[in-house]
Amino acid sequence: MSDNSNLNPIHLNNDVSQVDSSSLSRPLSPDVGTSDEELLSLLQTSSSRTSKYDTNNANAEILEYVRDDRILAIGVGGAGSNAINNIIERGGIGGATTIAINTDARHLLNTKAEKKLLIGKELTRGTGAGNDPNIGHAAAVENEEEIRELVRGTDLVFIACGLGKGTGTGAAPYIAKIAQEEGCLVISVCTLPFASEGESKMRTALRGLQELNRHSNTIIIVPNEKLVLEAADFSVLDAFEMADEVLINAVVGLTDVIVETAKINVDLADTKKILRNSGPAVISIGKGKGENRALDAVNAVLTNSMLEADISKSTGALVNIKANKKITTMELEAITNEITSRIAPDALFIWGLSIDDTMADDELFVTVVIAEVDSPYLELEEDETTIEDLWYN
Ligand SMILES: Nc1nc2c(ncn2[C@@H]2O[C@H](COP(=O)(O)OP(=O)(O)OP(=O)(O)O)[C@@H](O)[C@H]2O)c(=O)[nH]1
Ligand SMILES: [Mg+2]
Repeated sequence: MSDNSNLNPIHLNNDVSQVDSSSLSRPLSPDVGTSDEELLSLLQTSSSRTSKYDTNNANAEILEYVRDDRILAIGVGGAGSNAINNIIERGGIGGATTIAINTDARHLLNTKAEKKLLIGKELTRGTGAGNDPNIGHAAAVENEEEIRELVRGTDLVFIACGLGKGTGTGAAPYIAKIAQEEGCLVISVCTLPFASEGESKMRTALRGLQELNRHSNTIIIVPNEKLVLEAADFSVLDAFEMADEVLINAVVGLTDVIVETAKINVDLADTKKILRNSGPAVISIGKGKGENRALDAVNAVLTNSMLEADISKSTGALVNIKANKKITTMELEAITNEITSRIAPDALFIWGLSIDDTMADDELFVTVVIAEVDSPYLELEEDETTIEDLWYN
């Protein structure tokens, strides 16, 4: 079970279903952001004028569309912005607006997020937080009002970051806090550093993790080193790619589950009920092919190493099943029965079906989010933990 004692009052009061309906129908607040031009001028190069608010013209159109869904995916710092980039390169997230927030102007200039916000301009002049989470935090404080405006009127805010250095570790928890204060449900997805990055980054990351968890309704932790330990041969680049893959799948998969289940048979409020007090959660995606595709997919989901956490006491699960319209009710039952048999009998269970006719007849995908699991990473004392304890015990 997650330790609910560390939830602050903001967290407990953050019942989005109780937000008054006039505020829910309110359009997104006016755009806030840092234009590429401002970024460029900070980098002292010239550029033609671009819109102050959007990174390209398509954004206005996309914004119109997402007004109904009010989901934001925010990448904070280098790793977070890279994750947003990779998501966009793969076609974006249906129903969500992407935002990159960084202290590093050069990095921000090269990200493809629909909106960008350079934080801590006064403090760092766009040079990054230099591994110092205090600077990352102070940068977010400097631009608190802009951050508040970005998230205001939004139902769900995803925050993606790599923990261990300055911006992600220092700013992401503060951004999460602001989003919760604005009544948003906050789902954070973060990576922990590789062992090779050293003990100091690990400690920084563990400290940041506690802070991020405190201000997130749901948190998904991607254990970088664990991923590479399980892969036989890998280069440093492969290792980052592998971690990126998990980070992206978590953000995209979770948005899919939320948006798709909401479309089919479930009120978004039920989905939110699961995510609201989840604390640590895990996400797993499985694919099945051929005659036994349903059981194969669900078994792939349940044997995924990301589910190393104890799920038997989980209080809720969200499931999205994706196949073409030939899927049968027997297959649906096989999948849902298998998952419910693994979580607590009284757990909230919500599933949705996405029909995708571009999929092959014999293919099927299952994405599962299991809420409120025991996470070993949140129980570590950052001052006493060694790299050995973290990854090799
Ligand atoms: N998966 C993945 N992880 C990364 C990537 N870049 C960095 N990381 C991880 O994320 C941690 C934080 O790195 P960054 O996101 O670059 O740092 P930052 O938040 O921008 O902080 P400053 O640069 O100090 O302002 C690192 O310690 C790595 O473990 C990436 O491209 N992919
Ligand atoms: Mg950086």
